[in-house]
Amino acid sequence: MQGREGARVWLPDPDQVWRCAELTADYSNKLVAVIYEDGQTKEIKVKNEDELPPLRNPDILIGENDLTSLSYLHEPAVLYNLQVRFCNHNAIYTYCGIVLVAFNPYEELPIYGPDTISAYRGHSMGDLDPHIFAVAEEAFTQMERDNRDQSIIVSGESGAGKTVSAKYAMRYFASVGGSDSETQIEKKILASSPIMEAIGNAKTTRNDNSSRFGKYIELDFTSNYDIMGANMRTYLLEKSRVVFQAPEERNYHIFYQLCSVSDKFKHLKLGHHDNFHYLNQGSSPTIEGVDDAKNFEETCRALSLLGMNEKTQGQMFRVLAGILHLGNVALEEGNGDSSAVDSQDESLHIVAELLGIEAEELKMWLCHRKIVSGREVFTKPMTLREATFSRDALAKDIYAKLFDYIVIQINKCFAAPTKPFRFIGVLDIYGFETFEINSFEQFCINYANEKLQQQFNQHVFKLEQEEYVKEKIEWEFINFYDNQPCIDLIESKLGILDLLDEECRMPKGSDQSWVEKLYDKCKSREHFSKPRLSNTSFIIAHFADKVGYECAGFLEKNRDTVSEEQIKLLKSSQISLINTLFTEKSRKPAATKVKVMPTSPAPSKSKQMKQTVGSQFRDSLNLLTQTLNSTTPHYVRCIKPNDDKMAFTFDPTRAIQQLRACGVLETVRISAAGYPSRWTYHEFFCRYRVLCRSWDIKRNDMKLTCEKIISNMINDEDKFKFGRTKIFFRAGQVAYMEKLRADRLSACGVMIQKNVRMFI
Ligand code: AOV
Ligand code: MG
Repeated sequence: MQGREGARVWLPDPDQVWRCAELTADYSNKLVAVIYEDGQTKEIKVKNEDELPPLRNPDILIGENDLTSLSYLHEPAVLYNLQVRFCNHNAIYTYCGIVLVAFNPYEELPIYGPDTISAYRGHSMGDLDPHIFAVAEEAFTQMERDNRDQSIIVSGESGAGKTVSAKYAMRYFASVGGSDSETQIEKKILASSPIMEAIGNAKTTRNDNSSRFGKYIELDFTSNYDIMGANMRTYLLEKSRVVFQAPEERNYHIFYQLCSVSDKFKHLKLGHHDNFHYLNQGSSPTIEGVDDAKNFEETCRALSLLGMNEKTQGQMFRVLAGILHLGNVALEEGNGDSSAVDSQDESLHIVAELLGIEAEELKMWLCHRKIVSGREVFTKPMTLREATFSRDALAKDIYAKLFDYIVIQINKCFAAPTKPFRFIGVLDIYGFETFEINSFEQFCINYANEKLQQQFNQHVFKLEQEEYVKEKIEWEFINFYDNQPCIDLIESKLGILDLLDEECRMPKGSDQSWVEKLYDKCKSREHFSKPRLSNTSFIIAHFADKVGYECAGFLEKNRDTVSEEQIKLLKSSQISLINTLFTEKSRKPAATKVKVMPTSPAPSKSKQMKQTVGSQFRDSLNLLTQTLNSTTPHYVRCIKPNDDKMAFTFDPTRAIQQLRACGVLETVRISAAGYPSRWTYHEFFCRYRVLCRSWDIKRNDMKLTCEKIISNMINDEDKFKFGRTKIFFRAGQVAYMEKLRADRLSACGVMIQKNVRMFI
């Protein structure tokens, strides 16, 4: 261990994760002394050279804007580099090979204006500081260049900044893909955000504006690459929030927005939000810095812009108010095993009036249900518990139908008049989350994130490595974390979802017997475990963290049944919107609106065959994966720097946990070791023929020709490799060649199409 004195190293630390230190002297063979920056000293045991602590990068590299260009590529180097950029330079974006790492600054930054958009237009990823606009530009350029659909996949845990990033990406496309046509489709696309946030976002303990649904928006382009339309698919809205909120949380924003302007809508009889059971359970009705009344105006403006006129809006607000009053109907214990509602109950009458139905009938079907036994049909009273459940199920169902209806209206307004030429999709879903108590919703959300993580793994790791093998390029295999076993645990035969569906089909099935079957059937699966101190919960080791799920409510939420009599009653409503909501056509969830063939048979009409929520979700996620796989993906990894929503505050333990979980660290390793850019010989020749002399061209040997071109342009032989059918380049080389090409072309007086595009 000679010659290590003075080496600058990283040592693990329980608070800071890694701490800077310097080796002072080599004591004996087994001990090394270190000195921390604050002067503290310590001895560490080191058996051999390999056990020396990780070395620090030279200062000149600190703050690099691509993690893969660091000289020492290990965890402390990556973490420190991000920290320096974030804390010292307020730089929230950093590349990690093909991935954009985005820290949530929790502060408005002046880096999203039209000037910044024009600055990024026409530049490739390496030219300017890392930015969400650079990723968007890259997607746009690749759509033009490769004539392929693209997607931007934004992921990260709850509150990390996915929705904000997705909005900026869309803003970018709206600016650069703008046509001057009258329809102003770009404005409409941007206007969908406030609407979707009003009806699909809510305050949770993790995020004041948490998306409680997933969305994939495809922006459709003409062959001139002008935006011509759009199409939005949504994924599984968290319905339970409509009737229940955990402490510190809120229901969907739209309800509070509506209550804040209750003076304007006297007939809805709303008043203060605290009056409503469906709004006051979280005891946290306001959000710092948010003005619900002001946002309501924005929601209305956006609704109007997207073709929902005042009359329709009025009916929507009626439905929303109806849901709130429904939650206030006082269900009481009746005689025996029954429930009752007082005929004079004020809320009952308001609901009936707002929803255009008979109060007496509503009263009847809130407390009874129809039972079919053989040929006989009779009514049976529901217990108070059943009645409450069934009322809540109805409230959730109405809300979900209204949500789907609004999505359909938006899509109608977006729809491209003719078949689009290409699309760029932007995916923004709910992030991985774990709460004190996790239920079916968290299970689905985390399952979705697991699928996305797999899509990422497959793209970045598997394909990458397979390609090197296929191309017979020398390459050291890197072990990466494969989450297929965890996905199998959830979605394969006899996995969690299968067992849940099976239990739902049993007349006597219960949450408890289901969880016991899980213990029995899944115990040998590596990602599954049973907590020692509970018989009602199970643990899944997700890629991001271990999560314990409480089984209570899984069956009911998966079955998602609503009383048929209550539905029938609403079908008879005098209000046209409610009629529309409850006709079969609008019942289809938006996620099934797809361009690819569904993988599962269409749900049959019979009641027994009604697809469960879990299996519908599984199908829609598989469709999403198919769609993503048919596009060129671009990844944005959002990182939440601290749990207190503090501006520019970096909590290294939280950051490292997310960097580990989302594959950024593996990406660093793999990108650094590999060759991220690749072209077939033919493609390369077509693009860069201007860079070669005519006598270099051997028409029947493209490979030889390309080798000639490259040897004229790049001196360092490590920067490229020649594979069987493709050329591989280290990061940054393509940008360099593009520049040479552009210089050559402009020297020849040829206008490059990209440079003559008109921007708005
Ligand atoms: P999420 O979409 O990732 O969470 P958001 O995009 O809603 O998270 O971000 C949460 C909050 O962080 C926002 O409301 C902003 O206040 C702040 N924020 C995020 N990104 C930026 C930025 N680039 N500049 C300024 N502030 C930002 V969830 O939807 O909960 O998973 O389901
Ligand atoms: Mg979000």
